[in-house]
Amino acid sequence: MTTIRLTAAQAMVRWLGAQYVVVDDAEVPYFAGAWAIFGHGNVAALGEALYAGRDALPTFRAHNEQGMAHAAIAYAKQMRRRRAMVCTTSIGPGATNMVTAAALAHVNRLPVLFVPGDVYASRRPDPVLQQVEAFGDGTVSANDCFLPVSRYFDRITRPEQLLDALPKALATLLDPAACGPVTLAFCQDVQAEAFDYPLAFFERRVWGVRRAMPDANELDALAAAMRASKRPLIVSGGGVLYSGAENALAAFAEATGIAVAETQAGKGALAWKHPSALGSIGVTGSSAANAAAREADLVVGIGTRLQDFTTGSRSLFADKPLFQINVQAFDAHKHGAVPVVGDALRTIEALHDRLRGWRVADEVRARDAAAVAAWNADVDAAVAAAPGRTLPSDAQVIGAVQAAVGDDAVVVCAAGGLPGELHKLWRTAKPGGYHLEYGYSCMGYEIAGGLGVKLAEPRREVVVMVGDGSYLMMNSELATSVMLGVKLVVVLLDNRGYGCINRLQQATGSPGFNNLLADARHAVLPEIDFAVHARSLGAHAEHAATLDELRAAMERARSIERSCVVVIDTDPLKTTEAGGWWWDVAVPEVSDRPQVNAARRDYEQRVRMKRDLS
Ligand SMILES: Cc1ncc(C[n+]2csc(CCOP(=O)(O)OP(=O)(O)O)c2C)c(N)n1
Ligand SMILES: [Mg+2]
Repeated sequence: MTTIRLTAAQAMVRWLGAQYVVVDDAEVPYFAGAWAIFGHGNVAALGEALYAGRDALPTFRAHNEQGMAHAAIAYAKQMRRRRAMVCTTSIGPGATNMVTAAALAHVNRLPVLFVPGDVYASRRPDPVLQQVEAFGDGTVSANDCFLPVSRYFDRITRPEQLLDALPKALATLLDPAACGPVTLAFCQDVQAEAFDYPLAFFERRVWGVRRAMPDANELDALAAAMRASKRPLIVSGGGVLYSGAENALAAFAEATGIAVAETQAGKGALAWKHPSALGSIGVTGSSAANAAAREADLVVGIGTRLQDFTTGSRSLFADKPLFQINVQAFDAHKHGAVPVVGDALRTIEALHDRLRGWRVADEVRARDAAAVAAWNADVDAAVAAAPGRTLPSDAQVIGAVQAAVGDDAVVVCAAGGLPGELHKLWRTAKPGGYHLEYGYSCMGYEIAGGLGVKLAEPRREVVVMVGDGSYLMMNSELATSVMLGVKLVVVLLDNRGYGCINRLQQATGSPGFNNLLADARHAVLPEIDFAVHARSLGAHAEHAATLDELRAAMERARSIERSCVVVIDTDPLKTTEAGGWWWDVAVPEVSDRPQVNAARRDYEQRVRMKRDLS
C-alpha cells in the first residue's frame, strides 16, 4: 500500500478538498470553503494545512464564530443542501460560540461541518488555556455541548481515526433523511501529529445523493385517499425545495388542480401567481390557505416538519385526515399522519402517474381563486404606502422593497416581526427567492446568512431585511461582506426595540416591559445611529426618512458595488391583521393583573376549542 506521511490536519484538509458532487451537470467540490477564526486550538496545525490546501479549499476569515457558521449554513440552504462549508475554531469560546449555529442547522436539517479545536488528547499541558474541567469526568470538553445538536459527532484523538470519521461525516451531510450538522472535535495535539495515510484515501471522489423511492403500499394508500377526496390540500415544506421538486409539484398541481399552501421553509416552490398557489399557511398564513385548510377533507404534507407555526399549534387542520410525504420517517409519522416515506420529487412523480385523469372539481377551484383574489387585495392594501408622515409599518416597508427589486432577488430574514409579515406578504417569483430561517428563528442570522446566500448565488440580488434588535445582536459579518466584496443590500427596520415580543407581551396581558428600549430600565434612552455604525464597518449606508426616500435609496443601492444598508424608522405596533391563525403561547394561570386574567380566559377557550378539534 502506498502511503503518504501527513499531519492529521493536513490529511483532513486534503481529503475535504477531494470530495466532489454533481450540481447542474458539473462536478464541483462539495465543500465550497472553510470559515476559520484561529486560536491556539487550530492555528498551528489546521492553519498550516489550510494555507497549504487553499486552492482546493479556500479559507475565509470572519469576525464571530456564530456568524461565520450562519454564513456556512445559509450557503448550504441556498444551495439546497447540494454543497456545504466547513467551520473551524479555537477550543473553548470559539467552539461554544458555534453551538447556537449548530442547533440552528440541526433544527433546519442543514449540512455544515464543524471542526472545533479540542483539548490535548495526550493531556500533556492540562488544564490547557480555555479547558473546561469536569471534576468527575476526564473525557468532557467544551465540545460536548455540540453532542445534542450534531447529527454526527466524533472526537479525533488519533490521526488514523480520520480514515473512518471523514467518510461518515460526508455520508451524514449528504443523506437527505439524516442531514444536519456534523462535528469533528479535533484535539489540537492530534492535528499536529503525523501518520502514514494510504494515498488512495485522498483520491478524488464524486458523491451522489440518494433519492429514496416511496413504498408502493404507502403510495397506493395516498393515491386512493386523494381520489376519494373532494377538497385536498398540499402543505409544501422545505423538503420540496431541497429535493428540487418544485417543477414536478407545479406540473402535478396543474394537472390535478390541487391547491398548495406553503410553509416558511417551503415558500417560493410555486410562483406566487401560480393558479394552485394559495399562499402561506398557518399562524402567519394567508386567509385563502387557512380557509382551505379548515375546509379540507384531506391534508397532504410534503417535506414539512409540521412545526407549530404551520399547524396553528395543531388547531388548524388537526381534525383532518393527514398524510405526510417525507424522506425522514420521524417526520412522516408526526401528528398521527399516515406516512409516505420517500423523496419528494420521486413521490410527486409517482403520485402524478397514479392520479392520471383525477381532477379537483371546478367549483372548488373557483372558490380558491376567489379566496386568493380577496387575499391579494388584502396584501395590496397592507403594503400600500399611506399618505401623511406617520411611521411606516413593516408591511409598507416590505411593499417598497418588493417594488424595488427584480424577480430574481432573494429576500433573507430570520427573527422579529418581519418573518411573519414576509410570510404573508412577500411575493416570491422564483424558487430560492425567499430565504427564511424560521426553524430556529435565530436573531443575528440575517446579515451573516445573507453573506452565505450571496456566496451561493452571486448573480442574484440579495436583500437582507432585519430589525434593530437582530442588527445589534450580530452585525459583524457586514464588515466581512465588505471585505470579501460580497454585496448585500440590508434594509434595517428601526422600531426601537423588540417589537414583536412587545406585542406578544401585551397580547398576553402584560404591560410593555423590557422589550422596547423606552420600556426598559435606562439612564439614557439610546439614540443609535445605525447608518453611521454601518458606515464605520465599510458599508454604504443611508437613513431614509420616508418610504419615498427608501425607494430612492434602494435604487441607489442597486447600482453601488459595496454592501449597502438602508435604515428606516418603523412603527413598533402596526402589523397586518388580514390572514393569520392562533398560536399557542401559554398565559399565566394566576396573576394580579385583570388583563392577564382576561388573556388567560381567552387562552383556555382556545385550548378547549383545539381539544374539541382533535
Ligand atoms: C438569539 C435570539 N434571542 C432571542 C430571541 C427571541 N426574540 C424573537 S424576536 C425578538 C425581537 C427581535 O427584535 P428586532 O430584530 O428589532 O425585530 P422586531 O421584533 O422589532 O420586528 C426576540 C428577542 C430569538 N428569536 N433569537
Ligand atoms: Mg425592532
